[in-house]
Amino acid sequence: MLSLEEALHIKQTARSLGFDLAAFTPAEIPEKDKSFFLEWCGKGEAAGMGWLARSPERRADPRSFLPEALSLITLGVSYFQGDVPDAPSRAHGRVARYAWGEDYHEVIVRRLQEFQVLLKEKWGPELKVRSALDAEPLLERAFARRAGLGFVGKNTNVIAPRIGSWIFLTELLVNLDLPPDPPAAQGCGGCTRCQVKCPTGALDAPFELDARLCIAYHTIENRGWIPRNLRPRMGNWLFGCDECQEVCPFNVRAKETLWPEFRAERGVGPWVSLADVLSMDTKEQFKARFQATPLLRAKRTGLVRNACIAAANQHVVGELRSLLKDRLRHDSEPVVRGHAAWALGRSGENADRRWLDEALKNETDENVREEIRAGLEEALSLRGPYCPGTLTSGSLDEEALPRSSSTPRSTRSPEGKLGLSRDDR
Ligand code: B12
Ligand code: SF4
Ligand code: SF4
Repeated sequence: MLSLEEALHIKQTARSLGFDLAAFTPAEIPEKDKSFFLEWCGKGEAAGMGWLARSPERRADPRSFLPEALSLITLGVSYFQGDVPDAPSRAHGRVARYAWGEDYHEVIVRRLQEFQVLLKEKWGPELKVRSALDAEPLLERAFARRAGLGFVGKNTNVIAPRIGSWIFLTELLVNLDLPPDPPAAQGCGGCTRCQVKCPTGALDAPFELDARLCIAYHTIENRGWIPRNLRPRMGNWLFGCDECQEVCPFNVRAKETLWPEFRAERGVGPWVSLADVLSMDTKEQFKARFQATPLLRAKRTGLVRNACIAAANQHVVGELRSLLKDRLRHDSEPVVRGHAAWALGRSGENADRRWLDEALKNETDENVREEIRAGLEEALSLRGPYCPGTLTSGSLDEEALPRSSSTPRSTRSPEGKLGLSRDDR
């Protein structure tokens, strides 16, 4: 086993590279972590993340990754940047803190490479080392917990007792026999704040997240339809969700990140204009706007779908009506058309119901048709019956339709058309 001085040297190297936390653990985790993971997948709580369950043995065994691995250097780095600034307007979607800056994968991997070079310089060519981060099949929280980097909270995040949970985890697997650090004491006690705060009940069972209900899962990983009953509970989250961490008392002690790459000005920041997202027609536009940020993960379809939901929840459908209408009528993806229909259905405006009626006539995708019908029902329950026949042209002429219910009644022409100019839209 390495001496304590040598171990200390490694931790100092980690610090010099900007990692806030470093701790060691043997390259194995207790059986109970593995069974916890298998049970979680078995209960269906991994939702659509089939890739997670594909290699359960590998996730718990770093040696399938680096056969010579004896220890893990588990590392934590803060991405915290103080209070969330106020939204510029209600028509902005919220981005989870971890995604404000540059894509952390690329940023952290660069420092891990430097770390590996420094370790090789010290221990020579005999050293075998491999890095792991996020997408690599390792149960990072389980290893971090075992190394004493932090404890697993009821919100399932690893919480470092001194700096909280706004941290990324990453690891170096090495063929060095490192002196293990003691595990951290569980710190939640009788607190249940995260469970109470979770808008969807995804944490009803403490320490166990049901991804089928989690906003972070749906806005980041789910590329398809978001269950209708969840949508109203997703608030203004455009990408990720931080509700269960914002309330955690351990985060009062959060330490500001020292990594400039994670700062809001290096990426999209905490708020993204919903109009910007709803304007995106092509993958190329999407990539150009979100290049090198974590938001790329959602893909255009996912992010535009999320923007539709946030628009409805923020009651800004009126403001974004023409963009939502365009999504409903012209988007190439049924998922986007369907969620645009849902958003329009929730505006409570007669005009939107007419758009939905018209869209139903032209739509061929059965899932979207179902969403439109549900949107019409929703609109009916919000506003009561209306008469579609009030449109004299029989077709949906953009010039003829109202933008919002606040349109003064005096502007209505006798035939029911609304005398709005383009400037009114
Ligand atoms: C899939 C995934 C998700 C999924 C599922 C999350 C989940 N809770 O499982 C979704 C998309 C929902 C998600 C969301 C988020 N994620 Co994520 N995600 C992952 C990923 C890729 C795999 C996690 C996994 O295997 N989950 C399966 C469950 C069963 O395992 P687990 O949560 O890791 O828990 C293990 C142990 O902690 C232990 N355990 C848990 N509870 C208990 C209790 C007891 C008593 C015992 C004995 C053991 C135990 O058992 C589990 C299996 O070993 C990891 C990266 C990785 N390779 O590990 C990042 C990771 C967990 N995510 C991360 C982040 C930052 C987030 C978000 C904060 C992003 C956001 N703001 O939207 C949220 C947090 C939501 C939340 N409350 O967890 C960080 C977490 C850092 C931290 N401080 O914990 C990680 C580690 C990525 C990284 N490299 O930094 N994520
Ligand atoms: S990330 Fe949001 S939805 Fe998911 S468990 Fe935490 S509070 Fe609930
Ligand atoms: S909010 Fe309370 S219960 Fe939840 S993780 Fe933090 S300390 Fe634990």
